Amino acid sequence: MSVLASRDPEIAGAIANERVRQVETLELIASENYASAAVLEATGSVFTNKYAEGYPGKRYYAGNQFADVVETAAIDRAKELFGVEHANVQPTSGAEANMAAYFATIQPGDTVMGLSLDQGGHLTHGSPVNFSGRLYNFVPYTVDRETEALDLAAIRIQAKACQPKLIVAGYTAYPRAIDFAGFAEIAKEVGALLMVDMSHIAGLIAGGQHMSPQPYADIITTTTHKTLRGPRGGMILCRAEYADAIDKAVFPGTQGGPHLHTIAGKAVCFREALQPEFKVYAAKIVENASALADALMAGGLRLVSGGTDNHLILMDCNSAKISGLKAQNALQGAGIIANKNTIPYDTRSPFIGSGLRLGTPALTSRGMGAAEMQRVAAWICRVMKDPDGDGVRETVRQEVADFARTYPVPGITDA
Ligand code: DSN
Repeated sequence: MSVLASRDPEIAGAIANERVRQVETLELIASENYASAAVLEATGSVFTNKYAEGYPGKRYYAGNQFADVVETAAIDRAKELFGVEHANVQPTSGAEANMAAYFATIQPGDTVMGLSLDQGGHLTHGSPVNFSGRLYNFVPYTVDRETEALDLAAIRIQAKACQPKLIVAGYTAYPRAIDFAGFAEIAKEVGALLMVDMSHIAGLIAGGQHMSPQPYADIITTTTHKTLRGPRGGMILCRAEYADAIDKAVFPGTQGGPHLHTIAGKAVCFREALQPEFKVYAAKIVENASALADALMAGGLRLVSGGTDNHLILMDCNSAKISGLKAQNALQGAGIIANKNTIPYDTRSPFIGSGLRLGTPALTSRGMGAAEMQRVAAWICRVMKDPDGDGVRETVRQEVADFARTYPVPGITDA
């Protein structure tokens, strides 16, 4: 029996149940993934005990000689991985990375452009209920109503009219490639800075499967746990000219003590992403998303923008005559985990939504390929077409569990 199981059976039990859940279900939430055993070990290490306010070589507490080793390695590896001049690995999440990036570059009240949340943006890209929308004058841009893709010509016109200080590119539910070079041209024309939030596609960029924002963006923010497959956390990358402002905006501007245990996990993750196998992994994520998209469309389901260029798919559940919420719940009952989402120009509320967001990073981490995506699509189509059928959900749930158990989850050996 583990120490935790003997001292706190309630929490140990929940962790054990979560392990089984992760093994027996198909994880299609586009922002989730499985960290490796090495990342989990580093993240669960004794660095959770350490305070290390400041930066390597300049801390406000004693005893940081090994913390400095960890943070310096994380910084160096991040710089190498993304080819950037400066990296701050302390943000505890993507939201905090974005907050610090704004603090470093703009003033309260300044005008900023970001994709509207209900079209695939993010809370921190100007939602009125978030600090970003409350502190700054966000002017939302949208996707084109017909193509459901970004229209840089329209965004240019809007930028010329509103004269933003900052333009934010990078999204949570956008299935198409992003033209960072085009965004940089617009930013330059209107005298704005370009911030890229690459959280969703960081692993694809590291693996050479998406245009890198590195030569185009002034500031790049990201999480480390999505396609990048690291621990739950954030990071900011930038040119040397912004390094000081970014570091001050993270600490002491918006955060206190860094989470050194997570930074250790980030360092391990960056090393993993620098290996040649990671390029193969990133390519497989995209191939799998494309295979899944084709199979879903062949099954009669409509996908926003007609397909995908990256790791995610946004399904229009109206094509199955149900809401996103209903699809999410029915699929969950069948052991297929995805999340409801609004689609562009949605008529339903965000809590119900007309869309379902699906992503392939986690299934690809289990070693699945295009053939497996056909089976996954067939199960999704079966449930989407009969979301109220208890028998269908139960049969699919059993088939899914048997199938899923044959694909090991990285980092889980005992479930
Ligand atoms: N919650 C993340 C996602 O699912 O995309 C964004 O923060």
